[in-house]
Amino acid sequence: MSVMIPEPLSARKNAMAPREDLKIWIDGELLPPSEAKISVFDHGLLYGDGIFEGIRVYNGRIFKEREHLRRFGESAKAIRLELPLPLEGIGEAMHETLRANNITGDAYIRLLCTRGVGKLGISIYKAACPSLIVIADKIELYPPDVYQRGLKCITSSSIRVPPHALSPRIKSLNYLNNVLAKAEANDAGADEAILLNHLGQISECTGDNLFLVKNNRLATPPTSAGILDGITRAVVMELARRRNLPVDEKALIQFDLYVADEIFATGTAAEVVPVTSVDRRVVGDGKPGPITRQLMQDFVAYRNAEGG
Ligand code: PXG
Repeated sequence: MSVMIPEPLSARKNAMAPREDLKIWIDGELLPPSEAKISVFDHGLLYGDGIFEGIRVYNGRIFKEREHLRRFGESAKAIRLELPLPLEGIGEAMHETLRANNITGDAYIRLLCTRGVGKLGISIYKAACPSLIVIADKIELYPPDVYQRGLKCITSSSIRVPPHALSPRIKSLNYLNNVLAKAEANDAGADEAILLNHLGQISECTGDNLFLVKNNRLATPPTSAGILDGITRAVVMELARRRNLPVDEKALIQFDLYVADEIFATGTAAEVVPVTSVDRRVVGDGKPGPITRQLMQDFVAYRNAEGG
């Protein structure tokens, strides 16, 4: 006898279903979501053994394509995952997916590679055929009003995985730490969580890097603090240099956030987003600050003009 899934569960599942007219690139084929499936024996599912990238498309152009492909290649190398295609071929798969979905405007690409179908057991040798997947869809990380009012953040009780354990520079399919930190923030009525590292220093948010402004200088934790080497972070550092704003990559603690003039977060999905409260301390005057607003504008101009 089969076990029936109770009605509310299946209804909820339907409500979350992706658009059926999407075309997903999976191992060389373009398939609708109902057919684009991976096996329950995929080690990506069984062990979180795999990697991903989140990439923006602006005006039909893939933003920072080379940088995302390079990071994808480095994540693969770090976890000894043999990508099924060279990086140029993966780039071509992303372009093919955009064409198949008639995307000429803005979109979001989720690129992932799983260890693939294998026998049960923790071993890279038990899965011989990695699966490569490209999804081109939309993403909204925060509600639009957050860009005017700023994010309300809390520091999380989840500690960032130390860089000498699984390096947070690997964009792996193990995001539970971040998922739980984000849930903790939302449950506390906040928008986002800030994770401390194993030394009690600021690392980053659950899907964004963090910057503060103090006396017209920017500061952001170094990669050694256990952060993802963010591509948006690098763009914002470049935009700050163009405005002659010094940027210090240095260890920061909660106190630095509490007394900052401004704080903002950067990421592919979030772009540049102001932070106006941390652990119930109001940042500056409680409104997005002038340097944050300037860099938000500069970022929009940059991604529109330079695209990639
Ligand atoms: N830190 C972490 C932990 C991330 O996952 C960033 C910083 C920002 O990096 P980039 O290179 O994007 O500037 C990320 C990126 C999602 C999603 O689905 C998450 C990210 C990117 C795109 C989508 O929530 N995280």
